[in-house]
Amino acid sequence: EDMTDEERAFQERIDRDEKIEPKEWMPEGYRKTLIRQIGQHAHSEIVGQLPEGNWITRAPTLERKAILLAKVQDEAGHGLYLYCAAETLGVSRDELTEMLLDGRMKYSSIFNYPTLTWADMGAVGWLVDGAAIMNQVPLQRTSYGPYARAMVRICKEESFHQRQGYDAIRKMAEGTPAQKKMAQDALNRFWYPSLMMFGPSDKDSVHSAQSMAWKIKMNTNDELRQKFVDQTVPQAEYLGLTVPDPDLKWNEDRGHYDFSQPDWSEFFDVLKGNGPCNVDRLAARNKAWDDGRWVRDGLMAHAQKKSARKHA
Ligand code: FAQ
Repeated sequence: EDMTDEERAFQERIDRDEKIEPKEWMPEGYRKTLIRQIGQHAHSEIVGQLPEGNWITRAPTLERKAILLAKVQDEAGHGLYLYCAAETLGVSRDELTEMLLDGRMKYSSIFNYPTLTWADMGAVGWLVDGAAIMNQVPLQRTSYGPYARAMVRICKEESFHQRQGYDAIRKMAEGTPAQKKMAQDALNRFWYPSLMMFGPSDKDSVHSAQSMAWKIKMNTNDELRQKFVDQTVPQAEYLGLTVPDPDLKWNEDRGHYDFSQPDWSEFFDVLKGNGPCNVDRLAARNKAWDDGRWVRDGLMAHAQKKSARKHA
């Protein structure tokens, strides 16, 4: 086709499964797509602390509180590895943050839903982290070196997160009738939003074809969504909970579950800023950024003084 020699050589490296490293030549579109995806991923980790942070002060036991605190701290760490990976592409963390705060960049739709009960902490770990891992395990083989390496570490921690969520919801599902009802209610509310995490259906996914050719993405959105359903349904059965989808059924011929699609008009509406918590989430991040300004200014002033002294 109409590729330049440089672009052709680049694509051949991708096809040979070579990793692309920061200082190497890359097409502008490849760089831009990575900044968008890694940046959105980083923002998701940071905004993703808010729904769970909501429950740290109200965890039912000291042990659950310590575990939840550790998980939320891990998410901050994941955000930082990812911002570092994005910075190797020539964008600063401050620029990325400003784009999140003024709405130019997205974060995962899932974090615009509220966490109403303690059972939601179980559902978030089980379903949201479960969906996150399903997407991130293949990304360990993504073509951009710093992103792939960040994913290795993140996936290890993410699988601990998923298990703690499953353990928390299992406790509720095996508890009193009231607790079991809370677990079922959490599953009812988080099921479809979790399916939306994988992005729009393949026919509406504008970036998939090019991102897969570049191995920025390793699977289509629908492939990963199906894998998630296939993995999660037996877990729900084990818990004695019901997936809120009357059309869910095992399809022997396909070797997969048939399931109902989420309401895609709701998904696109949440992306536009109209989900139940979009305004709160951005307000919380803007407040944190504004409240922390004196710390950043102080650190900068200190660094400048130190370097002035060294050069005096
Ligand atoms: N939310 O053409 P596609 C976590 C946008 S895990 C919001 O299919 P693409 C861990 C998309 O950006 C969650 N926006 O896009 C955790 C594009 O719009 P744009 C984060 C979405 O990029 C757990 C448009 O729709 N994980 O945080 C969503 O090829 C628990 C068209 O879509 C990652 O980010 C969505 N769900 O595929 C933390 C993984 N889906 O940018 C705390 C890396 C799509 O042109 C607690 N990212 N859009 O304006 C990816 O794998 C991909 O970016 C996809 C989307 C699969 C998310």
